[in-house]
Amino acid sequence: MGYIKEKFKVKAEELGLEVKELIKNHGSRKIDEVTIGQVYQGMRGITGLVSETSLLDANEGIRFRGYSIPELREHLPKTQGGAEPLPEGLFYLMLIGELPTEADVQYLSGMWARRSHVPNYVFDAIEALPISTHPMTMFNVGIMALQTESVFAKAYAEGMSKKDYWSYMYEDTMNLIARLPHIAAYVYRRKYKGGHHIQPNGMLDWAANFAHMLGYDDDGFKELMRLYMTIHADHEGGNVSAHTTHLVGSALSDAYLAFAAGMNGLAGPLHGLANQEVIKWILNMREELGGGIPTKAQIEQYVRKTLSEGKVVPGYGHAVLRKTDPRFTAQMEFAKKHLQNDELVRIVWMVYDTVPGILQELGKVKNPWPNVDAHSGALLVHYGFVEYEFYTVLFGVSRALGVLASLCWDRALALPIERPKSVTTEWMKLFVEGK
Ligand code: CMX
Repeated sequence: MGYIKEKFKVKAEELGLEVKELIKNHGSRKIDEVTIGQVYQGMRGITGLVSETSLLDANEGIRFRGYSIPELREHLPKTQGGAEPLPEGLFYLMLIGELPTEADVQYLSGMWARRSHVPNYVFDAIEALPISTHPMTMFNVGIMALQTESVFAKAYAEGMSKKDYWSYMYEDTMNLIARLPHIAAYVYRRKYKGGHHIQPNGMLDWAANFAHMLGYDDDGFKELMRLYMTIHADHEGGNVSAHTTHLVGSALSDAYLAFAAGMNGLAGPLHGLANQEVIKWILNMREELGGGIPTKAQIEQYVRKTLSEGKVVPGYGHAVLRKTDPRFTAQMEFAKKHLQNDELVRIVWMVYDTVPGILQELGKVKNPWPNVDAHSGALLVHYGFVEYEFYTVLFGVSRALGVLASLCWDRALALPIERPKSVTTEWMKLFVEGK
């Protein structure tokens, strides 16, 4: 057994005992109450899940095992000469609960490179789809085709002990994370680059190799990918992609099945697809206004037009956050350092100056501030990555790190099948009448 797996086993046994004690001694204590409004309105604010990898504070934003995004950018290992964290390090932190050393990160880079082979039938499955298919659909078809490789499903079919679930889930997780960049890059090159594919370079770190297979060997783009893959990885357990992966995994569906389910949720425009919507919205605005950098008044007018058409302003608002998303700020800092004078970036910043005030005026938007999706597109376009329909796939490759680390914990802690109670409106009416 590799030393990271051994370490995870020890950590999981320790926490497993603590959780048992917690349930035994405090299992009947209330931590929340549920209102009728919450039941109808997306279960917002109900504490009903455990997710070890990260915790969201409404004002401060996400913390991964206690570390904020600025702290991660400072403390996680970097590549030689680089300034952005290596996502391998974030995965280690989420899985083990401790900051990794450089050696830990190198170990993961090497392990993922060794496990990255994707069988040809996966590419054949993608090839069977029309070229017009959305990249997220192609990506998910690839993941589903790869499910044949699940060691968890195979061991379960052969009859495995409950005690071993975590071990097979761990193996599936490592294999899947190792292979996702190749599948994603295949989709990109097939759809946008005439099917001219680029072979992986096993000497590169996970994010840099992904950039390379996509066809972007610029050092700046590789740094962007390291940052991008780090900040999109996890956002505690209740968001659609994390919650779906956890829910489907709770039926003992393997990592491939559970992750594909989560990706179908990420493909929704109110969740991950918002990043493509943002850049589309900005490009449309620029085109409508005749090109160049619009004035603040023009942006204001365009925002009001969007709202008057009954649409949301993409990239703004959040179900839990109530301040500017630190993932937005991290990207803004990257842009200030590397691409100050980029026209689209400057528009993104002007939109940031304009939108919150207008959304606040509406009186109903709980969070008028930008989320992670408001900035990412402009950074990608700067490096020539203009195919915005693909952006959610990048988000998905990163999200694998968080939701799959969580899935390992779910099986290690032997969490049961998830099955909350639902009621009918008829039941609600009788409840309200006191019957
Ligand atoms: N533009 C216009 N109206 C908005 C808005 C926005 N950016 N954000 C919220 N509102 C509206 C809602 O549509 C809702 O209107 P109705 O009452 O008429 O239905 C009202 O304000 C209250 O919504 P809320 O409680 O503030 O927000 P929710 O928790 O219901 O939804 C979210 C959160 C993210 C879906 C919403 O803010 C939104 O649609 N934003 C734009 C899409 C987006 O950027 N999504 C990405 C989120 C990050 C991610 O998951 O990747």
